[in-house]
This record gives sequence, C-alpha cells and structure tokens, in this order.
Amino acid sequence: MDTSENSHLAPTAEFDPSAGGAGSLTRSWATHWNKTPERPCLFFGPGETLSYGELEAASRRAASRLHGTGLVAGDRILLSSANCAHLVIAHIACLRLGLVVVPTNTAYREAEVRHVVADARPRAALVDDPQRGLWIQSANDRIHVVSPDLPLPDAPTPELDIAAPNDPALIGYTSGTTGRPKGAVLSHQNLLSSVESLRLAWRWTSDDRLILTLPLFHMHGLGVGLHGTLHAGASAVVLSGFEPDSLFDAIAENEATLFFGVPTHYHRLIESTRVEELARLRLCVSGSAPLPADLHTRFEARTGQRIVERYGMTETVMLVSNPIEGERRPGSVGLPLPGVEMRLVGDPGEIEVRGPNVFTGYWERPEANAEAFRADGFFRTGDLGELDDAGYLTITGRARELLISGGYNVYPREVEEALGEHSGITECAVVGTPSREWGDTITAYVVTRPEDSITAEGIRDFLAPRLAPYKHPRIVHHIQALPRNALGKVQKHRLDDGRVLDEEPA
Ligand code: MLC
Ligand code: AMP
Repeated sequence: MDTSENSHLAPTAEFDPSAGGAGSLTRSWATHWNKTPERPCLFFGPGETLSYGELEAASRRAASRLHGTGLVAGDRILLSSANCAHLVIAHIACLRLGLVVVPTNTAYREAEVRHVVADARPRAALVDDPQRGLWIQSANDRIHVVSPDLPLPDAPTPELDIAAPNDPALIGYTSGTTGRPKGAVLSHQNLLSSVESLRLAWRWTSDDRLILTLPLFHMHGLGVGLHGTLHAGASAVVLSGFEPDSLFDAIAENEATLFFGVPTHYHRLIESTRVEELARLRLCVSGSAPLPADLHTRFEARTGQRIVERYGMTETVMLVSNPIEGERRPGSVGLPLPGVEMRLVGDPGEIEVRGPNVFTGYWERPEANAEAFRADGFFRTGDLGELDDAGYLTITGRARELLISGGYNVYPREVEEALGEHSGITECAVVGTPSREWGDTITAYVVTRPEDSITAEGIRDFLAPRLAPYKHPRIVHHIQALPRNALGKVQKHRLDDGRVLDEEPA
C-alpha cells in the first residue's frame, strides 16, 4: 500500500523542502538572528542565556577559530560532548563553516571510538573528556583534538553560511542492518526539510520553548530538538541530563511549552508525584522507541497531555507523526509528515520511505547502499508496519535484529561478538527482555566452560573497555547449549525467561 496520495499531517502544497529558499540549515537560522537578534534563544543555566544575536556572534567567532586551524568546508569533524553551551556554539560554528559534523556518543569506549575515527577519518575532534581525546589521537595522531570551548587563537572570519543544499552537513553512525556501524550522510537539504516538516506539523512557532534533555549526539536531540528550535526561531532550555525534579523546575522557571522524550522518560515522569506539572505544556512528543499504549493512556489521565508519538531514524530524520489536531492514537506513530512518501512492501510489510529528508547514502558503503535503496529511490527502513484505513501507521516489528534500550539502539550481534572474545564463554546469544522502564533489557544467554564460573558482574567488567555501558547485558542466563535448528542456526525465539523452550511440534 502506497500512502503518497494519502493524508499527510499538513497540506503537501504548504510544504517547501527548501524552507522558503533558505536551502541550508544555517541560512534558515540566519533569518532569525538577522531579524530578531534580541530574542532569547538558548538557556543553559542561571545566567547562561544566549539571544539569537549572541549566538550568531559566538558561533561566528568559533567558526573563525576553527578556520584558523586550517579546517575548510567539506572537512569532517568529530563532536563528542555532554550538552553544554560550548557544544551548541561549536556545532553551529561547524555547520556555518561547511564542515561535516560526526556526532559521537559520549558513552562509547575505545574500540567504538576508534571505529568511528577510522571510518569517518575526521581532520579534527571536539571532545569534553581528555581520555576520549587520547583514544582519538592514538587512533590517528594527525587529528587535531580540542575541547568544545575551542581554546584557540582568534582568526579572520571566512565567508560563512555558504553550504549548498546538497552539501553534506552530518554523518550519523548507526548499524542499520548488520555489521560495523555505518555513517549515514545527511545533507543540509535533508536536515532542513525535516525540521520544516516538523514546524508545519507540530505548529512550532517562535513562542515555543523546548526543554531539551536529550543528548546532542543523536538525531532526536540534535536533528529534532536543537535544529528544530533554531529553524522555528523558538527557544530551548538545554539541560545536561534527565532528572525529573530538574525538569519540572526548568518548566516552571522558564515557562516552557514543549518536551521531547523517549518512552523511558515518560515512564519515569509518571512515577513522580509532580507529573501533573506537565499539564501546562503545549505539547509532549515521544519517539526513538515504541511508547506503550497504556503509558499513553495513563499519562493523559494524570496530566491531560495526549503525547504525540512520532517515528524517525538517523538515516531519515523524522518520518511519521500523530497529528496536533485530530486523533492521537495510542500505539500508533501516526501519519506521514509533509514531504514523506511511505509504502509497505511484502508480508509482513517493510516500511519504505522517500522524500527530501531521506539521507544521501552510507559513507563509502556502496554495497550497503545497493541493499538499502530501491531502484525508484525508496529507502528500506528495516522496520515492519501496518496501516489502518485512516492511514495511521503502527510499527509491528523489525526485519533486522535490533534492540532499543532507553532510546539507544543495541545490536545483538555487536554484543555477541564482544562476549565471544571472553575465553570462558563458548557460545552466547543476546536478546531483549521486555521492560516497562527500558523497552528492551539487554539479556545474554551464555554457555561457559564447566570450570569457569562467570557472573553477570564479571561479564560487565569484561565488557567495560569494549562496549558502551548501555549495551551491556543487565541479565545473564547460563544454559547448557544454544537451541539450534537442523542447519545449526541459533533459534533465539526458543530463549525465554532464562529457559530454552522445547522445539515447536512440526
Ligand atoms: C543509561 N544507562 C542505560 C541507558 N542509559 N542503560 C541501558 N539503556 C540506556 N539507554 C545506564 C548507565 O550506563 C548507568 O549504568 C546507569 O544507566 C545510569 O546512568 P545515567 O547516565 O544516570 O542514566 P540516565 O540519565 O538515567 O539515562 C537514561 C536516559 C538516557 C533515558 C535519560 O538513556 C537517554 O538520554 N536516552 C535517550 C537516548 C536518545 O537520545 N536516543 C535517540 C536516538 S535517535 P551503571 O551500570 O553505570 O549504573 C533515534 C531516532 C529517533 O532513535 O527516532 O529519534
Ligand atoms: P536510530 O538508528 O537510532 O535512529 O533508530 C531508529 C529506529 O528507532 C527506527 O528504525 C525504529 O526501529 C525505532 N523507532 C524510532 N521511533 C520509534 C517509535 N515511535 N516507535 C517504534 N520504534 C521507533
């Protein structure tokens, strides 16, 4: 079924992927810092506020310093930092200069960081942790590593904001289907058209103020929260992490109107005695993982907020969302965003998408691109879905092996490979145990040598230098042997609650 002719969240005629001819993210943002420089833009903490005009000046200075080190448009630069004003200014500066930003999770361990460095070959890196800086430099000592506050000499300002719509702006690392993480190359046009479609669909205006606790190294916080705020000429309160009381305080102190979170956030918020304080927000949005329908319903009962669930990916930015006006269906991700064409192919139906928001391809991976794109330009998401008569999409599963814990993707194969390096583990399989808080709790079934007694703690210690902590199995089950079919393929569906289920009768 093809929804290209079906209902969208805003009349398609209203949608202009170039956002009125801006063509690049930073030229769209420039309209706001030129027209309303005095408007508050970003709040970081007491006394740490930037107006649009101050953001322009700070990012201009940062861009000049970066240029002074020899960086030029088209160079790749790795950014890995907790949320702070310096990171935001540096990110904007990179885009203004035409650099290609490679956002990198701060939880990554040495092997994960080295992979991104080897694959993306950045010329520079901005990191807030000296240890991570050392890892980067030990992978390639020609990379210029500095902290995000850019302690560099001031330099003359080059021409800024000249990136063309098709110039790359970001390379987001994601495993997609299988294998080592691949870089999804997103152009200015891709990123701009997606925030333009969100501006229309969510009626995002300059009066909105977002509470942004999501990390700025993934699409949700960066490509939706930060870019969307600047595109709408709106403002955001950027917090360094998620903690319910700080969030409620920030909403009250800053008269916020928007909150974007992953389901884990909503699960924790509803446990708080202060959850009713969310009633004053104009809009709460959930994404990155499935929002349980009962959490949606309980949230509405407590706060009056009908959470808008939406669906997106690193490769495509945002694709589908429940509407602002009209029914917001618990358990469904809604209707295609303006500009997004969507179809389901096969049975069960794989979600395929096309549109100005869809990335240009994986960085230096022709085989992966050949597999991911159809001849007519549709991208295979690897997610399975169903459409109802009104065109609402429900995600029913995934064609690829992917777990999502607290909004972070975890690929079982990557964890299995790391566990496989343990001399005491002869074979293992990683699956998800359903969890109300995390979505999937990473769970390992291990077969160990009889003489080895390996505890969950021991496994975590072993994985500590190898994998980011959110990928570590929280539950470990010891079994005698993995269930396999006649061809020797592991049958993960028979691993259940610590036991190996009997083979289904033929
Ligand atoms: C933290 N921990 C996790 C975890 N996050 N474990 C499993 N899954 C996670 N997601 C672990 C830490 O390693 C640590 O373990 C312990 O929890 C406490 O760490 P913390 O940093 O204090 O955690 P907390 O702040 O509570 O983090 C939870 C969270 C965070 C939900 C706030 O995970 C988060 O920000 N998630 C959002 C991820 C996100 O932005 N995803 C968007 C991807 S883009 P220990 O053992 O050391 O105590 C995308 C596209 C789209 O998907 O559609 O949006
Ligand atoms: P990432 O590669 O980190 O961008 O993660 C993208 C994946 O997150 C998608 O392919 C989906 O599997 C999943 N995802 C995002 N939003 C939702 C949602 N609302 N419901 C279910 N899965 C989602």
